[in-house]
Amino acid sequence: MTQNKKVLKFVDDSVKLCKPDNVVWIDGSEKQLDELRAQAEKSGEMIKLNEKLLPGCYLHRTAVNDVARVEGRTFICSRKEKDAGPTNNWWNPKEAYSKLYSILDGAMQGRTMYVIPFSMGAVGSPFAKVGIEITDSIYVVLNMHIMTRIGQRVLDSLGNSNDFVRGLHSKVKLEEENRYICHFPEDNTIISVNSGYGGNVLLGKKCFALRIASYQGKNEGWMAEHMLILGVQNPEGDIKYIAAAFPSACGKTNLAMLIPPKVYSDKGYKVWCVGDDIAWIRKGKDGRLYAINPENGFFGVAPGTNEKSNPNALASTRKNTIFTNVVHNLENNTVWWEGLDKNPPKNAVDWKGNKWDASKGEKGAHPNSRFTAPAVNCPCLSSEFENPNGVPLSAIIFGGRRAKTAPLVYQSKDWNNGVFVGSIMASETTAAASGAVGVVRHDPMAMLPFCGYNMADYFKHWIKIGKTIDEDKRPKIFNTNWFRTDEKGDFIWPGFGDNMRVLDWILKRCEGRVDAVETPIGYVPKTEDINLEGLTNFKKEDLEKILNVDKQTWQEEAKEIEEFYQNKFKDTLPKELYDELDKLKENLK
Ligand code: GTP
Ligand code: SPV
Ligand code: MN
Repeated sequence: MTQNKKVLKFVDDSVKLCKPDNVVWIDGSEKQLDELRAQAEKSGEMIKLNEKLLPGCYLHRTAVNDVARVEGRTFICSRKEKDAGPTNNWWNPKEAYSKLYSILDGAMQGRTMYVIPFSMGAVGSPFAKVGIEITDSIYVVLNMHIMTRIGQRVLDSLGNSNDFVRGLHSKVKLEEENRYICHFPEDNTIISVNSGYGGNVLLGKKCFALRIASYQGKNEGWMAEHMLILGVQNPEGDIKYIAAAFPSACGKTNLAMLIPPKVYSDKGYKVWCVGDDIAWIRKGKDGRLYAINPENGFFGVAPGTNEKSNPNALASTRKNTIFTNVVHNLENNTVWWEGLDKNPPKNAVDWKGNKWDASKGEKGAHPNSRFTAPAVNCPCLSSEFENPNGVPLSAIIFGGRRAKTAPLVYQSKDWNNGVFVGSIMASETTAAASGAVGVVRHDPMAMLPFCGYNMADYFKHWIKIGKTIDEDKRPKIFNTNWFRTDEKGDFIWPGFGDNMRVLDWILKRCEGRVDAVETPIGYVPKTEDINLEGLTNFKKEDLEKILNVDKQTWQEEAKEIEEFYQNKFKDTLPKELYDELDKLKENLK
């Protein structure tokens, strides 16, 4: 399929190491994909679902010990430890290669090796980057087909170039104690062993499009961010684009596919989805920042997705979708998950593959169960989705899951203050990564698990990018928090589609069409400027509560931030951020 000597050598070396019985190059043809689907069905790796109700859809269950990203076993293997920085696990590349090669030695005996050429970004786009993923999993091939652009056309666009990411994945024996997700940024290489779960094995996603790409972006003058991208169309037909970084399972897919409440849709407002997880951002010819979504599908959280919370996501999963670790409804051979509706199937199998009785109180779907759905299925997919030059950003939002402290929304004072706001993000952990859930941790720019190099240098890169853009062309930077709770622990803000009310304020601020209240942390809306029309059960007093910036709480937060800065980064942190922290402390006096 290619004459590219570097690609051929990478495949050759991998064959010698892993010793598969066969090698299959993925050309991207429907015929080949159909054969693989049939094989996976025959072996039980995938269950074909009801062709009438869910055409082209399959169900897959991972091993019970293999259901989320494993941050503790994810490594940045830069030559120097300081280049991985204080927030990453570092592993000396020599030792890492040696360990990984010993695990991979003969690992594909009795199996077929698949070679997947894939492109992150529309093939041929100036943003696009090519990868070759080698894997022994059909599930990975079929997911990569949905999540990226694959096949012959990618090799054609690569030509003889050496500028491609080498990804090597093997399930090996799915042993937890030998599971490693390793990145070698200086070698453009990713090696993943002993896992079969999405974020660990779909190497185009977090491993390449964030960890390797963030490193490439630093060297090449662009940014790879954990951000959704959406367009808000106003009644005049103008569309303004916003990118937003929220940590895993904190609402990116939901915001990206938002359906405006009636008060807005009646006037003609629409929201278009460009991406739900990753943004590659670079300066365009007109001096503004442009973003593309490098992916081609959605790897979304299933639980909680329903006709009310996110009808566009649900619609996206009605055909050609792979479901992972959800409930198998045997009544009609479809799928179910908690929060889909109030009628769990009577005759069903849970995510572990056991007969499941909802009335016993145990969850049927894993909290991190997912759907892999093609972007083209999404009813609100932006017409700019394939635009090779991306969309211009008016605003950038950072946000987390905070029961207290962070207000519903606030605006930073300028670019560097906005970088500070991103750097001090903290959020409660979720089921997207293995480990405790609900613990508040610092997660700068929602990139803590995804930055492929020293995070202090990453902050410097953000500041530097700001300097390259004229002030009037810089996106304005905001922070949001949909997750403030009341005394009973219930969410105060209705969220989901009603987040449109906050986006509206944000865009008005970008256009200088609305005033704000200055607080120690930044600009907060006047209560009368958040449109509450049509909201029942939500009063102006509730809004006051979640817009409130409590001085004492923020003094404690500032102390926390200082400790985080000092403990992690000491004097490696850019001075600009310490200056911003000083200003915050001063404002809080
Ligand atoms: P990843 O795919 O892991 O990156 O997650 P994500 O950031 O795309 O999160 P997603 O949109 O899938 O939402 C995760 C969880 O947050 C789901 O349980 C949602 O129901 C919930 N959620 C999303 N938006 C809101 C909101 O506005 N308010 C509340 N209360 N919950 C929300
Ligand atoms: C996330 O955890 O941020 C995800 C899912 O989007 S995964 O692909 O597992 O990283
Ligand atoms: Mn994500």
